[in-house]
Amino acid sequence: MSDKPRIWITRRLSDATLKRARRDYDVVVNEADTPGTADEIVAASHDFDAIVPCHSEHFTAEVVARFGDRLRIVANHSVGVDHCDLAALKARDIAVTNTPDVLSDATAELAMLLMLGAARRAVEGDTLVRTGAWDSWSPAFMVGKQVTGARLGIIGMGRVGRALARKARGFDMEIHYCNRNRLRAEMAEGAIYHDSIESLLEVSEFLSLHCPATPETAGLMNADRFAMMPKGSVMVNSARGALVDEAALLAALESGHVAAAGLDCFVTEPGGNPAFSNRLDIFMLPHIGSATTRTRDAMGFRALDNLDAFFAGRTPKDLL
Ligand code: 8YV
Repeated sequence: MSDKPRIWITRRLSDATLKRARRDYDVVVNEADTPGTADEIVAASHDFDAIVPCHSEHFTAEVVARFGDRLRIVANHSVGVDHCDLAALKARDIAVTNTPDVLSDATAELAMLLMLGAARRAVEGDTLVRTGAWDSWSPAFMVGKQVTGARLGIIGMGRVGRALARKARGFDMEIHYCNRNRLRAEMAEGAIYHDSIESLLEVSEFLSLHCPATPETAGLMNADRFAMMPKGSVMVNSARGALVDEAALLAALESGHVAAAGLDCFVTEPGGNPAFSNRLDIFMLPHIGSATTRTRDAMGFRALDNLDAFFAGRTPKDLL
């Protein structure tokens, strides 16, 4: 029997990650690559020293209450940890880590794509060409909203929010932000601070969400808040679906108050919202913010770095 720690990897991580994991640990990978069920997670807590999950595995208080005694660390392959009941895991003395930093650029670049795609009517245009329905052209045809030089409001000026601000500066956007704390000048890089979401919304011709999903941020973008945005604004969400009241977003689009939306995440995942499917003013992607080869490797390596530190008796860099 191997004396290496036994690790359950719940999804098919990048080849480089799995190669390194197999070199250093006694690894079982869920080759079926299906989301780990509550029963599978509970069973793993009896049989493994560590689990490396994605956001698709839910460590709720009910699941953790059924845990065995072997599991010592949950080394997430994600920056978001809303799928983990941190208090319940802590109460069982199970360490929890995440993978910040390494996915900021990939996620911010996707937020930029959402913004551009929504503003320039990418779904509508692509559909016209693709279906052979493009039968005329006029200067008045498919006129969209210009991103360059517009005001961008960012809710949550953490790593991803700041990475988006850097990219948006390349489009000469005027950056405004709302964050729990005002950033130091060298971190804000000229971005204008708002001490309330309401004040930020009033100026946000474009709005991008970058805060974690918590009980406090659930439904943060609701009917009242959409109404506070300038008419014709564009909202994008590459953070978590729970931040947006999807019925309120639909109503704001239907009324024309919000011109377009770009969404990489939804209240229901996988699947999304069927009520969005026939709306050409919503540019949608299936939660792929961090899905680049480079970032997937970096996320996997960061999760393994955390495991290495933990099993060497050191404090993992990303211990929550
Ligand atoms: C990941 C994410 O793809 O890291 C996160 O929080 O939402 C995504 O970018 C996913 O969580 C991987 O587990």
